[in-house]
Parts: sequence; C-alpha cells; structure tokens
Amino acid sequence: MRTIRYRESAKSCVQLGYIKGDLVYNVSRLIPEWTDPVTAWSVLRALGKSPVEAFERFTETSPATNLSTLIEQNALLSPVAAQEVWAAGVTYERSREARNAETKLQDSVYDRVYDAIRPEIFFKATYERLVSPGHEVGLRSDSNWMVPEPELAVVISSDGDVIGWTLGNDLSSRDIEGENPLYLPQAKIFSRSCSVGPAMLWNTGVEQQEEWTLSLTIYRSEQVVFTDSVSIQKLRRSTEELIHYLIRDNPVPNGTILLTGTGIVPPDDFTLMVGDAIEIAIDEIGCLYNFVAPPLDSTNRAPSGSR
Ligand code: DO4
Ligand code: MG
Repeated sequence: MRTIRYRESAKSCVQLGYIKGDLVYNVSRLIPEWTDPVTAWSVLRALGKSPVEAFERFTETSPATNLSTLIEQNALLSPVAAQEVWAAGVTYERSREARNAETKLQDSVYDRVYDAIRPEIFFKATYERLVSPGHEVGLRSDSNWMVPEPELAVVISSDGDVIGWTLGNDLSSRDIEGENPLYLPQAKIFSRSCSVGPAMLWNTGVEQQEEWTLSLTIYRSEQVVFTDSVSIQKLRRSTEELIHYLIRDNPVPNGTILLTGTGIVPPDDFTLMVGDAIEIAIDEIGCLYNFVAPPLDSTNRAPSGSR
C-alpha cells in the first residue's frame, strides 16, 4: 500500500493520495486533516484500525487522478513532511571500498566503522531542505567529484516503529570527504543535497525488504552513463539496529526519515554534471527522479588566504 503527497496546482494545499494501479485517490478531500501519511498512521493506530481497510474505502468515494499525470505535472512532494532526515553510512561493502579509495588517510576509519558494533549515523536534512521528486538536486561550487547515493529510506515513529519505506538520494561530494572525514557535514549537507520519494510504502506487516532490489541509473544527454543495482540483502546491518542507534539518547519526531546507506557507487572517474538525470528505483516503492542543477551560488568566492 503506497501513498504520495502532492499539490493539485501550484497554489493548492498539500494533498495525501492513495495509489491504486495508476490511479491516485484524494484522501485529503474527505479528511482534510490528513495531508501527511504519518498523521493518518497515528490516528489509525490509536483507533486500532487496519490502514489497508481504511484506505480501500477511499477508492469508493474519493476523486481520482492518474499518477502519470501528477508525475508529468511535477506535482509530487516529499512523501512525508519529515522534520528530520538522518543517514547511516558504510553499511554496504561497496561503500566501504569506495571510501577507502577516496580517502587520504592510511589507517581507514571506514574499515573500522564497517566492522564496529556502533554504526555511522549522521544528520542529513530538514524538511525545508528536501528536494521534491522530479525537481533539481544541486552540485556544490567547491567540489569536482560528486555522486548520487541511492538509498532505501525508513520512515519511523518517535518510538522507532517502522511506519513505512521510501527512497532517498544522499547526494555527496567525494573529494571533500576524501580530503578529511571531518569534512563529512560539508560533503553531505549543502543546498539541494537530498531528495526523498516518490511514494511511501506503508509497513502493513507483509513487506519483505530483504527481497527488494535497488537500482540507480544516470542519464546524460538522454544516454545512460551509469547503471547498477544491489540487493537489499547486502545491507550489512538490520534496519532495527540502525533505528536503535539513531534513537538511542536522541529523541526524534514521528515521521523521521533514516537513509540506510548506499550499496551503489559509480566508478572513481565518474562525477555528476549539470543536466544529468538521476533515477533511483525499487519496484515495490517507485522511481525517484531528479535533475542535476548548477550550484545555487556559483559566485561563492573563498576568503583570501583559504584554498
Ligand atoms: O562515511 C561516509 C558516508 C557514507 C555514506 O553516506 C553511505 O555509505 O551511504
Ligand atoms: Mg550515503
């Protein structure tokens, strides 16, 4: 069962839609307070009602639109109004290998964190910083080596329950992180560095995330310049383990998103370019599509004396 958030026109309010085939049933039209799946999840949970049964009712009474039309109109928003987006790192062998290749350190912090009991978890974005599906993610003006990081994302409650799943792009600068891992916040957090979506797949108790395959395809001038896929089985840590460490001594709001790390990294000679199109997909969730835009402020000048 999947939901999206969208606007019917540039000026309209946010709507919650229930996806069935290519149709999207407008849930907010019948329950205006439900503009976010997390609100609906909380209410249904408090009432002890099954989300599948509750949402099926909307197909009888709510107006419907074609999903493909909403995508063509670029009407989709982040599927959850997450106040906080966190990310885990070095959770796949491929990520460890790529970081070891880019780092200038001899003694690899990446090997250590891959094998350690405590995972790497860092803050990635706030809701205001998220790029909606179909919109432009942005390059940094001071990086020459940038890659998308396609990641399975879990949407959690403040108690750490898995409300659902979506997809995330942890857009990253490899040269800034490679220079020194202490630069990680700058390699990871910058204008338009994170997109999530397109839909939230609800956790109804039957979904099997280990069976999912995540893929990344990058297009340049409409030609595929990179494509690869990875099984979620290759994720070295369980989702529960990552959530456990995220919320340990760290209260998070309902609807927090946790990106679970990348298992796909393009070859070391690849960097994103303005105009590239990025597609991140898991069949069960959908396809997160974004374009690459130039840095927001490419006139940024380094202060004199700095490199
Ligand atoms: O250690 C740096 C970040 C790793 C990361 O973002 C990932 O593995 O996805
Ligand atoms: Mg990442």
